[in-house]
Amino acid sequence: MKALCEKPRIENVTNHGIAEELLEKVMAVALEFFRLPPEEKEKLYSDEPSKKIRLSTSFNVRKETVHNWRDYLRLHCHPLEEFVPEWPSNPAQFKEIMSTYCREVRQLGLRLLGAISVSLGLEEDYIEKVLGEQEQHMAVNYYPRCPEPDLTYGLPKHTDPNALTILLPDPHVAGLQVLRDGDQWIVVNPRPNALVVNLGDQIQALSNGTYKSVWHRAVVNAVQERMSVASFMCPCNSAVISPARKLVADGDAPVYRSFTYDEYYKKFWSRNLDQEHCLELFKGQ
Ligand SMILES: O=C(O)CCC(=O)C(=O)O
Repeated sequence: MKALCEKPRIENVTNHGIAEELLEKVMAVALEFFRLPPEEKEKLYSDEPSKKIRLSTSFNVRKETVHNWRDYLRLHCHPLEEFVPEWPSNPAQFKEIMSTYCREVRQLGLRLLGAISVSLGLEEDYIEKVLGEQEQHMAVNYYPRCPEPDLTYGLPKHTDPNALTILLPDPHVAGLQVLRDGDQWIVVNPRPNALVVNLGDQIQALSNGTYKSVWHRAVVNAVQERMSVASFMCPCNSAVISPARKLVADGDAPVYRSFTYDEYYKKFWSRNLDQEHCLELFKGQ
C-alpha cells in the first residue's frame, strides 16, 4: 500500500453513487449562471478571498501580476442552511440543484476520507475526527474561449490547500492536467459520469508525506468554453494538523510541524498560486 501511495494521487472515480442526471443538471445550471447578463452577475463580484460568496476572476487578483483566463463563483456550502439563502436566486433552480449536489458530494467525501484512513492503517474515522466539523467550499469555474491560449492558463500549476477536492469536470472539453514525475503534464480526459478526486495538502501533512497532494493546472483553448465544479472538503479552522502519531511511531520522523488549518489557509492565500509547495513552509518540528 505504501508504494502505491507514494505517487501524487488524482483519481477518476466512477460508481460514486451520485446520479448522472444530477451531474448534468449541475453543469447546466452553472452554465446558465455564467450566461446571465454582466449587470446581473456583477452584484456578486468581489476580490476579497475571505468572503463566503463571491464571483471573481483569475485566482487572486490582489496578489498576482499575470492574470488567468477564468471566472469563478465561490460558495461556502456547509452548513447549507447558513449559506444557501445568500446564493444566487437566478437561475431559479440554482439553489435547489447545487444544494442537493453539495449534500451528496459531502457524503462521498466523508466515505473517501474513511477509505484513506484505512489505507494508511488508521481507524476509519481518524481523518474525519482530526479535521473536525469540516467546511465545504465550491468553486464553479468558467473558462471562456481564449483567443491566445498559449499566453495564459485557466488556473496555473497549484496544489489544493484543503484535504480533498472532488471535481466535476466538463464532460465535453478536456483542460485539466496533472504533473507526473516532476516534469510531465498528463491530460485528464473527461470520462462519462466520472468525478476527479484530488488529494490536497492536508492529507499529505496528516499522512506524513505518504500521500502527496497533486500539482495540477487548467489550460484553456481557442475553440470551446469549458466549465468545472470543484468541491473542497476543508478542515475546520481550529483543526490541528500534524502527521498521524501511528505513522510516525512506525519509525518515520515527522516531516511537518503541527499547525492549525487557519494558519495554513491564511498563508496559502497570502501567496501567488504557482510558488513552491505551501507545505514546504511547514516542514520540521
Ligand atoms: O478546472 C479544472 O479542471 C481544475 C479546477 C481547479 O483546479 C480548482 O478549482 O482548484
